[in-house]
Amino acid sequence: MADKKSNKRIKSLSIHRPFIYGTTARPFDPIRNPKPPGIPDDHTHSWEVFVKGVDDTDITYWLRRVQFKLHESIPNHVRIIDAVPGKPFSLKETGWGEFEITIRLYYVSESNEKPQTLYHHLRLHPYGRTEEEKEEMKNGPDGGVVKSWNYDEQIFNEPYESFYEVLTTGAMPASMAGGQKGGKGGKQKGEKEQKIERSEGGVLARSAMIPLTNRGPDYPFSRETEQCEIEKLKKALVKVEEMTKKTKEELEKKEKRLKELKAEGAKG
Ligand code: SLL
Repeated sequence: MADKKSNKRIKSLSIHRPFIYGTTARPFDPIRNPKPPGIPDDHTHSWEVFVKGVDDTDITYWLRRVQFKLHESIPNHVRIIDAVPGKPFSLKETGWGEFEITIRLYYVSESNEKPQTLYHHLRLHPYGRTEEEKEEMKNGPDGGVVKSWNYDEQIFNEPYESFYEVLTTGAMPASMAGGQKGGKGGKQKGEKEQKIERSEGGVLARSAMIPLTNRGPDYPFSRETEQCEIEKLKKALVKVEEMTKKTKEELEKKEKRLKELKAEGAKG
C-alpha cells in the first residue's frame, strides 16, 4: 500500500525508461533448428515474444508482469510472465501462422499506474520495405531468423515520489546489475564509494541511457542507429523535394500547353 508520502505526485515532471519488445522466429530445419519431439506436424516455426531492457538491462524495477495474449487457436492463449530480476519477460512457442499479439504491461505497485497495452504482429516470414531487404533477412548472417523488434520508451508522467525514487536510485554498470535488486547509487554499506561510469558506449542499468554504438545484430538500438535513421530520413526528404519540384515543373508546362491549345481553339 502506498503511504502518505508516496501518494504525492511530482508535478510537471516526466521520466522515461527505454525498452525493447518484439518477436524472433526461426523456421524448423533439421540442422539449425530441429523440431523437438511432440511438436505438431503442421508447426513450421519456433518463435519467441519478449519485453526487455536495452542492452539486456534489467527493467523489473518498474515492470512487474507482462501478459501475452496469443491467437485463440493456441492452447492457453493468455500467458502471464512475472518478473525475474535481471531477466527479460519472454515466452517461447511454436506454430504455423502469423497473428497479432496483445502485450499488457503491469507496472510495479509503487507506480500506482494502470496496466497498458501494446500490439505486436508476430512475423514468421522474411519481410522488408523492399525485395532487397526481404532477401537480406532470408539470406543474411542470421540465416532465416526473422526478427521484428521495436524500441520504445515508457513514459511516466508526474510519478509518485516513492516511485520516482525507485526509478532513479541505484544506477549501476550493466555488468554489475545481473539480477540484483539494485543498491543505492551503486554503493553498498561499508564499501568504498564507487565511481559509476557507463561502460564504453554502453549503458548504466536503471537509467534512461541508450547505447552510443551498435554492438552486433542482437543489439541494434543505439544512438548510432538513430543517427543512421536520421540520415536516411534527410536523404529521403531531399528526394521528395526534388520529385515535388519536378512534378511542379511538369504541371506548369502542361498548364502552359493547355492555355496555348485553348487559345488556338478560340481562334479556329
Ligand atoms: C493465419 N490469421 O491464418 C492467422 C492465424 C494462427 C496461428 C494464425 C497455432 C499453433 C498451435 C498457430 O500457429 N496459429 O496450435 O499451437 O495465418
